[in-house]
Amino acid sequence: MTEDTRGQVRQVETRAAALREAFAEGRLLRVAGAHDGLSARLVAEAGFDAVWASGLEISAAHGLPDISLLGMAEFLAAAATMQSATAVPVVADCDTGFGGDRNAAFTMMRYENVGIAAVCIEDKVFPKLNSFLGAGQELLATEDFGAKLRAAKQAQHDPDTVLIARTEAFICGYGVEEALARCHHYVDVGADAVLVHSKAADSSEVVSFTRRWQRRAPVVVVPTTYTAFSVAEAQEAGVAMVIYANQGMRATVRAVRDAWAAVLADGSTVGIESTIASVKDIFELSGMSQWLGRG
Ligand code: SPV
Ligand code: MG
Repeated sequence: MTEDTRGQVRQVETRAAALREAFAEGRLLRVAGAHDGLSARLVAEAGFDAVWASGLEISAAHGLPDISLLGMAEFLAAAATMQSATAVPVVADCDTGFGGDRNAAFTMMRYENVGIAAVCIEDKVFPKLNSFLGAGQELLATEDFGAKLRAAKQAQHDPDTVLIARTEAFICGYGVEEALARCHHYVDVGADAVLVHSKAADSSEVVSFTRRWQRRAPVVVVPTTYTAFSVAEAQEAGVAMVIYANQGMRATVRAVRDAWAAVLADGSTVGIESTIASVKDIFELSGMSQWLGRG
């Protein structure tokens, strides 16, 4: 339910519509990364506006690096699981669209079929490498990525589904002119929002972009390296969505490592019991009482 400008309450029909509406209202959305039902539920439970179905997290959860080894079916299954585990929108990291123009179209169809609110594809050459790997990052020509976006848009069924065009211009060593030219073209051919990725230690690259972009379309940022970039600064810069892409998994890895080390060192679990979630907590998070209530 939402209230419109005349104070009338109306029903928001889909998660994609809710996402679009938030963009239209200019409300900053805070989004966090996940890779399965439980991690998605923790994101929603914490109060984030949406779940980022992270390619890095999904790959790592399979014990694999984020270098296009998994295929669309595996990423889709993970995103669909996250979608059904939560009531918030899922913003799906679809890498390069898993191939060429036809693959991007197929990606849009399949992700829409499972109710994903937003599909994000990036302008790197397939197979892509994670943005934080130094060497070997290669941008697709602007027009070629534009064709991919067009193909995805043409395949889109629900007009509310959000297509996010992600530029890796800064990641690949280009400047703000390249990032702007690309994003203008991507919006010209139908992208609903742009994700401007940066691995700089501060927000200067993304802020140089937003200053010149003048809110032409919603801007999404992923402040993994420029960690001090606050919500207030993001709002000031005209950012529409901030994605904390992988901090959840990183927190999990550290906590689990510490717990297992303590168990081996102590010879029992007594020392960690007060610091770990209870079995009852896991029951609640996984919906035990609702399922038993079904009879
Ligand atoms: C991901 O979470 O897979 C992303 C964000 O694409 S990043 O790893 O920062 O490139
Ligand atoms: Mg990714």
